[in-house]
Amino acid sequence: MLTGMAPTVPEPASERAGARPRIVLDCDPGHDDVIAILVAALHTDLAGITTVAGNAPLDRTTYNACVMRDALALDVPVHSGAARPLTAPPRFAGFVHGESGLDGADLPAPERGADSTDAVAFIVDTCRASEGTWLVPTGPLTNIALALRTAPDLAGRIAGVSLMGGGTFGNRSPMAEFNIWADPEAAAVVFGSGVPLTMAGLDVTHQLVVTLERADEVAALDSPFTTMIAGLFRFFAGNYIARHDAATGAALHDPLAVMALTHPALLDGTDRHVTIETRGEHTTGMTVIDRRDISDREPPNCHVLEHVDDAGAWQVVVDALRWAGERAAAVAAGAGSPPGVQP
Ligand SMILES: [Ca+2]
Repeated sequence: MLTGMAPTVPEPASERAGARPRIVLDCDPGHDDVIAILVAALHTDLAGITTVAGNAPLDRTTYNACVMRDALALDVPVHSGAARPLTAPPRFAGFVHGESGLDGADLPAPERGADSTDAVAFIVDTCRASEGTWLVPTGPLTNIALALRTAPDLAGRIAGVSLMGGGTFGNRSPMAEFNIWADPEAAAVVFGSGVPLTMAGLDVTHQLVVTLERADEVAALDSPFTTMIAGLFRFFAGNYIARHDAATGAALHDPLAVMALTHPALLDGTDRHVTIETRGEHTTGMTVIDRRDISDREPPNCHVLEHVDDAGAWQVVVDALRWAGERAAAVAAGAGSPPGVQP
C-alpha cells in the first residue's frame, strides 16, 4: 500500500490481483529487518509495521522503522510495541547491529514518529478487520504472543505466522537463535498456539549471505538510498566476517520470512513438530524440531524451511533495492509533500 505522491514514484512491479499477501510486519530493525521492510513494501499488501525490542532497544528499532517508512513515503502506519520480553531480561544485539541497531550509515531523520505505542492493539484490530492476514515477525515474538493471548480469536482469523527464528543450531548460544533466545516464553506461546507456522531458521537464512562483493553490487545501483544500504551491508558483513571463523559475509535472515509468502518457489522445507525450550540448562531458546521418522511423533505444527535458491532470493533483494532507490529519489525530489501523506 503506497502513496500516490507523484506519477514518477515507482509502484510495486508485482501488482497481481490476489497474489499479494496481506501482512503485518513485526520487526526490530536491524540491518536485515530493513530489507524485509523493502521486500514487504514491494511485494505484499503491507497493513502496517509494528516494532519490538530486540536487536536494539525499542526506541531505536521504532526510530529505524520510521526512517525507512518515511524515506520511501510508504503509506503504512508504524506502531511500537513491547519494550521488553514477557519474562526474560531485555538483552540486545549491539555486537551484531551496532548500538543504533543500524550502524554503518548516516540515516535520514524520519519526518514523524510512531503512530501509536500499542502495537498489540493494532495487530488485533487489523487481523479482526481483515481475515486471512499473515503476521510476519522478524524479531523476538513478544508482540505476537501478546496479541494471540489478548485475542484468542486471532488464531482462527489469521492466515498464519511466517517468522524468522530458530533452526537446528544457534547463533546467540550453541542451540538458540537470537529472536527465540531473546524471548523464549513468547516463542513458546506462538509455537503452542495452533496457528499455521512457517519458520525461516538459521539453516535456511545462512544460505543467503551478503558478501562484500554483493555490497559493492548494491553500491553500483548508484542512488543515495542504495548507497546508504550498501554502507549498512558493509558494516553488517564486516561484523560477521570479524566474529566468525570463516564467514564470507552476513546472513540476510529477515527477508526470507517475507519471501516465504511472496516467492514460495524459491524456498522449500518440511512440515515438522517444533517446540520451544524455555528451561534448558544450556538450551533455553532452542527450537526443538522433531525430525524423527518414528510414526508416533507429534503431528507437525510448523513448515520448517530448509533450502533457499540463493541466487533467486538475492535477485529479489537487488530488485527491491533498485525499486527503493528510485522511489526514495522521487520522494526526495517531491519536497514539500510530507512523506506518507497524500499530496
Ligand atoms: Ca530482526
